[in-house]
This record gives sequence, structure tokens and C-alpha cells, in this order.
Amino acid sequence: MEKLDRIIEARMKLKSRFEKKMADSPSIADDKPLGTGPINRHGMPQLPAGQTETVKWPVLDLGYHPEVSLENWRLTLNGEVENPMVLKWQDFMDLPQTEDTSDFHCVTTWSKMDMPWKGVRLMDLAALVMPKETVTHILCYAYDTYTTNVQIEEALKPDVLLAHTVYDAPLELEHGGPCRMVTPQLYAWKGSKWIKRIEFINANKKGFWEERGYSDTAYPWRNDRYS
Ligand SMILES: Nc1nc2c(c(=O)[nH]1)N[C@H]1C(S)=C(S)[C@@H](COP(=O)(O)O)O[C@H]1N2
Ligand SMILES: [Mo]
Repeated sequence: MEKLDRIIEARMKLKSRFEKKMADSPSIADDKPLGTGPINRHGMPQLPAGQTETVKWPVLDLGYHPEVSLENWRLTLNGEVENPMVLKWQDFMDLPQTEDTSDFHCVTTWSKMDMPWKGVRLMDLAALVMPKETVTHILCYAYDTYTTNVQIEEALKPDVLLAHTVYDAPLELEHGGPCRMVTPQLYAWKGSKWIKRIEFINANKKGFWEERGYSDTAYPWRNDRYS
């Protein structure tokens, strides 16, 4: 309980630290989001511009599926933070667990709706390490060598999870198991499969696809795919 109190207090501090930036982010601030269909859980048209709904769940990655046992699994949280740390699997599972159903929008134009994820909020991980006020982005690193950058105000949204479970089952290796990030309000390439490190940084750094011309921001409802 004491641990939970500390997390809540740290979350409140984080919230006040990055509140302004979050309020200005497109999914909260845009009055003309691009898309069609009923309004979804975060107030946006369900299907972003240029997307088509799929029922299957395609696998998209660099072609190498790194197998990391739970025993060898580590998650490093470091960079511009007050308390850098390395979590083992059990440390990670002992954190507050969140269930959230969200949509998944791949930049290659498919969207998969209503995915029931379970995992740890990135916000709760950030509350543990406490990013400095100067932080602007995170850079995520994965066990397959993939990297991707996410703006801090997007990373701290409550539906951004480091997920270990989907459809009530452990996340399959091909979809990033045992643990991947999901970013429901950004294109899905911002969610690292097989995530191993989150670096909090003071200036933008590009990741694998961003180096190759993909957008730093990746807002689906602005059709913001390439830079
Ligand atoms: N580590 C890692 N994460 C990754 C990728 C990757 O190649 N490596 N591909 C990204 C892309 S482009 C998409 S669309 C989603 C696909 O996730 P899925 O294979 O579970 O559908 O993962 C993202 N995360
Ligand atoms: Mo993608």
C-alpha cells in the first residue's frame, strides 16, 4: 500500500510537470481530427484517415524475433531521470497492473480495433524513475535492435502500456512477447515489441523508422506518417 501511495504521489507530480504539453497534444486539442466513424474512447473518429479495419492481426517487424526468457528479461529505465533503475520480470509484475482496451493503427494502413491489453502504464514506470522537467522525449530500445522515439506528452497518456497480456493470454513472441509497448493514440510503430530499455532524453533523437523518413510525431488523426 505504501508503495502504491508513493506511485500516486509521484504520478501527481508528473502530471503537473507535463500537464500543459499533454493538454496541447492533438488527440486532446484538435477540433478537426481526420477520420471516420463513431467517436472513440479518446474523443476521436474511430477510423483515422487513410486506414482500413482488419480483423486478422498482421505481424510487422524487422524479421527477427528475439527470445528472452522471463529469467533473463530486464527493463532498463534511465537517461534524464532522478532514479534510474533496472527491473526484473517479477519487479515489473509487482507494479500496479492496468487493463485497457484500445485500437491499433499501423502506418501501412491497417487498424485493428478493441484490443484488450493488460500491463503496466508507462506513466507508472515514469513515476518510479521521475523524469526531469527538461525531458522532451523517450527513446525506446528493443531486444531485436529496433528503436523508436515518442514525445513525453504522448508517452505519459494513460493508455500507453507496457503490455504482457492481450486477449487474456500472454503476449505471443511474434507480437513482442513477453512485453511490448502500445501507443493507441499514435501509429503502432511507436510501440516497441520486445522492449528492453526506455531512455528519457532532453532533445529529440530519431529511432529506426524515423531515421528512414517516418514522422517523429506519428499522429493518426493528422495523417502524419512521414516527415
Ligand atoms: N522491436 C520492434 N518493435 C516494433 C517493430 C519492430 O520491427 N521491432 N515494428 C513496429 C511496427 S511498424 C508495427 S506496425 C508494430 C506491429 O506489431 P505487430 O507485429 O504485433 O502487429 O510493431 C512495431 N514495433
Ligand atoms: Mo507499422
